[in-house]
Order: sequence, then structure tokens, then C-alpha cells
Amino acid sequence: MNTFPENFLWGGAVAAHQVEGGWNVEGKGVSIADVMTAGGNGISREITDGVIENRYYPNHEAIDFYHLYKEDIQLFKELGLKVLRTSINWTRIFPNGDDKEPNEKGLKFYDDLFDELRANGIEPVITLSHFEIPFHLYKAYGGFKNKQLIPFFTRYAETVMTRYKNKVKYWMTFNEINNQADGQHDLHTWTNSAILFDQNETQANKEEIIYQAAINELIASAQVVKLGHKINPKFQIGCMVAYVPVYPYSSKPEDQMAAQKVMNRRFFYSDVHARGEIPQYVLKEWDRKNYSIDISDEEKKILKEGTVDYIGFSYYMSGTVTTLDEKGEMINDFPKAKWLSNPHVKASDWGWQIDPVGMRYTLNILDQRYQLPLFIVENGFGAYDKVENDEIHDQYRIDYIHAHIAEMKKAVLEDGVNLLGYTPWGIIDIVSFGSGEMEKRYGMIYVDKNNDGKGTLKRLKKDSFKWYQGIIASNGADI
Ligand code: P53
Repeated sequence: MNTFPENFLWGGAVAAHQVEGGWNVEGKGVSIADVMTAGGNGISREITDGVIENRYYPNHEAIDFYHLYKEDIQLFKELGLKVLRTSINWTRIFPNGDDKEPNEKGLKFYDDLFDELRANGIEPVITLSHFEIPFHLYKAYGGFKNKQLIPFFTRYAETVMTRYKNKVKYWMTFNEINNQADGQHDLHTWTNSAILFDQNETQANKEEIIYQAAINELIASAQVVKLGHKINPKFQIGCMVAYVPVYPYSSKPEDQMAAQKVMNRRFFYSDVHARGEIPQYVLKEWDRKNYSIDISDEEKKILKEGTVDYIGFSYYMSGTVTTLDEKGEMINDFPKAKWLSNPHVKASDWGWQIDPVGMRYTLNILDQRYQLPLFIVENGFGAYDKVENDEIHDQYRIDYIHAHIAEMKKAVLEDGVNLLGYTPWGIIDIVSFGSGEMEKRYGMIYVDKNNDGKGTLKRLKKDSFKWYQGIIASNGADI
């Protein structure tokens, strides 16, 4: 057999805050994405204390999917998508996060969106929290470091899972929950947990706080998995981790150890999601560092009872590490590993290492570690595109995706990995999360809008559109 399994879920992925716009309409509250300014290639986005007049916030309008989704869905249908992964914008439902009642207009918007998708033969795959935590939950509670966010998230999830129980089957709890793990980038701790640190916070303090926030999210996630299975036993509820396989820079045993230590930082999240227990390597680290992480026996029980049905993950690149000092001193801690660029692979204009083989490697690692179905819910190539006579010849994007699907195919057909589907990221051009740019484009559909927010929002099909259409139509036979 030269094709993917018959029910393979070919799709595309976006997130609410990166496409919808309509940031303050029909009762929507301010989310943590609404206070992030535009950065640039190599320029960080600023997080402002609330929405400040005269600052540019690219997510406020994004690509106006909120108003244009019907037309976009026609394009997705033409492309042949079987699923669309997007998120529910938490602040459309609970504008402040701690409101007494949900916002009916927000609920109605997703009813209409999911109906429109289904009417066009496209099944929604829904992330509950994709960097869209209500800003108020940061201001009044300090974000997920505070356990009060567990019931707020649970109530939000219960509300939408109940409302859409016959419209959505595939769910994910927290997008890229592990991306906050290194604690080096405040953008990641902000978007994952709505924590902003004081300037004078030490690295160790930060790390302890991030662990607490992560544990709170993992408990919230497990509770929602349990609850979801009650609401509809047919639900498939997964986690979502950013999977960047980390290789040793050399065959030096210490480099191998460094790579393993770095990977443990990420595995921690999927280990808890999938096995319902905090792994020994983390418990030992907490002991060694004298961290006191608050988790009750009751909460440990929830972790065990709310393990996920599948592992959703993003895959864009691999990384390479060595030990920090020349003597090859054994590292115990993640921040001591030193990142180097891998001489065997190329990188994108944003420095992301391009490594299709790493995709097959990843699928095998996750398959063997968890024996759960896998779902590649993000993969793609952020690049500058040029429009000539309304055409975009994005062969570089086709090359990237082709190479990754080819490796994915080997993992499924030769290695026997159980893979549910593949939803390339930013199927339509969107606001970049990391840089806030429009011109870091992932789409197979072009959107006429630039980094300053100017443009007609007109949609155009890129060369990759036609190419991917063929791949889906042949169920991967043409790879
Ligand atoms: P942008 C880092 C590594 C892997 C995935 O990212 C990442 C990041 C964050 O920079 O994020 C995911 O837009 C995320 C999406 C995001 C996408 O990757 O920075 O889930 O929201 O847009 C691509 O190029």
C-alpha cells in the first residue's frame, strides 16, 4: 500500500487569536494576545499593561477571519481539507475569565463557525487554550501560578464542551504547554501561563514559579479530560506539546547526556499528560533545588484519572546542544546546556533548523514512549513570499512540506506509527506568534496584509495550494 490509512485526517491549522481579529466585538474581553505589540524578525514583541492607545497590536484585526470565515471555508473546501484545527478564544466566552455567566454572542459565533465547517465537510479540531487567557486573570490573579485559575479554566472548558458536544469530537487542552519550560523568554511564560515576572526575579525563582504554573495547568487539563469524557464518551481529548528533538552536538557521551537532560524538560509535560504521574527526574530536581511545589493528594489523583487520548504535537525544527564548559563537566540542569547550530542542516530566514528526518525520528520516539495515537497538529515553513501578477511561486514551501510528509509517510508505512492526521500550520497567512509579523508567512493561501497592518485582506492561492490539494486527493500516494 502506498497511501496513508483511509481515515487519515488531512487538514490545516490556525489559532483564534492569530486569525480572527474582532478583538473587542460582541462582548469579547481583552486577552493576553491583545496586549502584544508587533515585533519583527529578531525583534521581540512588547507586552503592554492593557491596551494602550496609538500602539499597534497586530492581533486586533489579524486577517479578520471573524467576518470572512465563510469565504475562507470555501477555499479550505476546495483545498480538500478534512479537518481544520483552530482554537476557541476564551475571552469571547468568558470575557474576564471569572464572569458569572458565559457570553451568549461568543458561544453563538462558534456555533455558526462549526456549523459552517461541518456543512462543508470539514471537521473542527479544537484547542481550548492557545495563548488566549483573559488579561483580567493575569491582572487580578497573576495567571496560572495561582490555583484559582484551575476552576476558571475548567468552567470555561465545561461550558464549551457541553455546548459543542455534537459538533466537535477532537479536542486539545493547552497549546504547546511545554514552551515555557526554559524560562528564558518572558514571551513564552506570558503566552502559556499569563505570568509576567518582575525584573528582579532570579532565574531560580522564575523556574519554581513556572513549575507551579505548569502543574496547575496539568491538573486543569486532567480535570477537563475527565469531564469531557463524561460529557461525551466519544470525545478524543489530547495534549499539545512543541516537539523540538534535541541532538547531541558530538558523539561525546557528555553531549548525549546534555541532550537527554534538555529533552526531559519537555518530556515532563507529555509524561504527566500521558501517564498521570510526575516523573522521578523532576521530583529529584525539585528536591535538589528546594522547590516546594504545591500539589495535593487529591490533585495527584486527578492527574492519574485524566490522562489524554492522544498526543498532539507541533514539529518545525530540531536543536543541537553541547555541555557548557570545555572540560565536559556533566550537566544537571537545563540552562547549562549550550545550543549550537547543527552543521548538517539548513535554517529558515528566522533561524529555524530545517530537519525533515527529525520528524520521522520524533514520531518514533513518541510512539515508543507512550503507545498512544499521535497527531501532528502543526508543521510548516515561515517564509517571505513575493506576489507577481497575483501569483505566489512558493516552491520553497512545497519543498519543506513535501520533505516532511515523505518522512511522516515512512514513519506510518515502514515503522508502523499510529498517526491520526496532519494539519500544517498557518494554512492561510496569519499573524506570527513569535514576531507579530504578517510577513512571516506559512499559508498556502496568501492574505494581502503587511507588517504595518496595511492591505486589502484579499486572499490568493499560492502554488502550494494546488500542490497540497493533489496530495490530499491522492491520500499521499503522490509523495
Ligand atoms: P511563529 C517556537 C517553537 C515551536 C513552535 O511560530 C512555536 C514556537 C513559538 O515561537 O510556536 C507555535 O508564529 C505556536 C503557533 C505559532 C507557530 O508555532 O513564531 O503554536 O501559535 O504561530 C509558529 O513563526
